[in-house]
Amino acid sequence: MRCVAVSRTDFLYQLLNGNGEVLNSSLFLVGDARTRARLARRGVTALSGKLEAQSLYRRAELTSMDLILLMPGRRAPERILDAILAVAPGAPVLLIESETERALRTHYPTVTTFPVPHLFKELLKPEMARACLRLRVAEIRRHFEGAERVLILMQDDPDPDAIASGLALRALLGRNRTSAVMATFGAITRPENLALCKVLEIEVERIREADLHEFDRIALVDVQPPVFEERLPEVDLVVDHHPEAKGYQTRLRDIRSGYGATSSIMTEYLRAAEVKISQKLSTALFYGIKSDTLHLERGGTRADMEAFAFLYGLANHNALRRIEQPELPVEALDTLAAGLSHREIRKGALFTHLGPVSRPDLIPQFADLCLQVEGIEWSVVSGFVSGELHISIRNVGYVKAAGEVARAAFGDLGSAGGHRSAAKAVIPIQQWRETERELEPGAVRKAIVNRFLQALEEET
Ligand SMILES: [Mn+2]
Repeated sequence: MRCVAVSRTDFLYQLLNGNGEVLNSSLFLVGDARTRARLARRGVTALSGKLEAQSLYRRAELTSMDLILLMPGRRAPERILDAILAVAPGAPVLLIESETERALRTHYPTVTTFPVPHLFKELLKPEMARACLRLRVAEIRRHFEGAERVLILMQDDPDPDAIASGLALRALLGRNRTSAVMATFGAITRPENLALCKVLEIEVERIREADLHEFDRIALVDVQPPVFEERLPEVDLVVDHHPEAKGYQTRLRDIRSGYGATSSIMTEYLRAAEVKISQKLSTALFYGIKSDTLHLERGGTRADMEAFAFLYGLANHNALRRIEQPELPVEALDTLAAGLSHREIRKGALFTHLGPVSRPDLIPQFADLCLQVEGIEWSVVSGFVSGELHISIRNVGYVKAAGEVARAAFGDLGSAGGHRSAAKAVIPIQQWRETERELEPGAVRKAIVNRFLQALEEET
């Protein structure tokens, strides 16, 4: 399709210049001979004439197969449009207008209006934001320059968003694992988070308050100083997306509480500074956004979506699968097999009691699995883990909220609650024994079935 660009000046040429493919298939119609000559000297095909006259468009052999790009300038576009459409009836016209509110649509059904202010909003504004980010990156780099050892501190049980943000900051500062140590006062406990570190070979050290003096600079990612019980000195940088906390000192800060993940902020930094984002880093950042926003379902903003889409193409999705579905220990299969052989299905709910379980994460994992059974709307999987009875509840999402049912069924025995489609109860064995007396697997399952179904009915 030929593009015919119509404007008094060479503005449209400036706009399309650099876009070789469009430029080559374009004809420029301009208002005066001098502009035409200037364009011709640059090897551009151009004609000049009165834009309101049909003769110009006849000379251009305009047809309704051409795409017309029209920038009428300050004058009203109707007379130009009439001339164009008289020569090429029904031709598609993209009208670049300085005024946004003009009711052209009804009279000119083939004309699409693109207001000039949108050019600013869609093209220049992101560029200006990037320019500001570049300045901020320069400031951060300047501040950390020359430091021998940098501490990148995360919350006590670092999650993927924190770990990925730490890695990203290290890359932004151009440092390695010895010159920028990623650390926590606590330890990583969740199996997916351990899998993230194992699969991507990320080291997170454990430090104590007394170790802080060994570092020349301290940066916090995905957390702010008041969260810690440990006393921190004045820190150097805080990048976080949690609500802004008060009462701490930091040299530099970037708190964006509207964001779904700190990984999104860090992705913006890396992109603005044109840092090469390795596959390992992009996989971590992608997973950081994904897990903090529950696949962009919770608290994700446009910025999160943009970072997510950008990282999608760079991330290693095979590694992600290995992270998100941690390996099952072989003996867990026996536990599952025994539990499944004594399953009970009542009113669309599948109940399985696993007895003693080696890892707490196996229970929710099996609850997810049981929900896939045909005709099942609820799955309730329980097991004993280190002196507690854990109960994981899942549902298909269009039934009653799982959190409510969990509270009603088990709230009197221990902690119980959750979301719309996933909930959990944790009951000390002592408490269970006092109320329900029985610990024998069949009896435990029966008690859970009764409590659950009663809660489900009450809530209706
Ligand atoms: Mn986070």
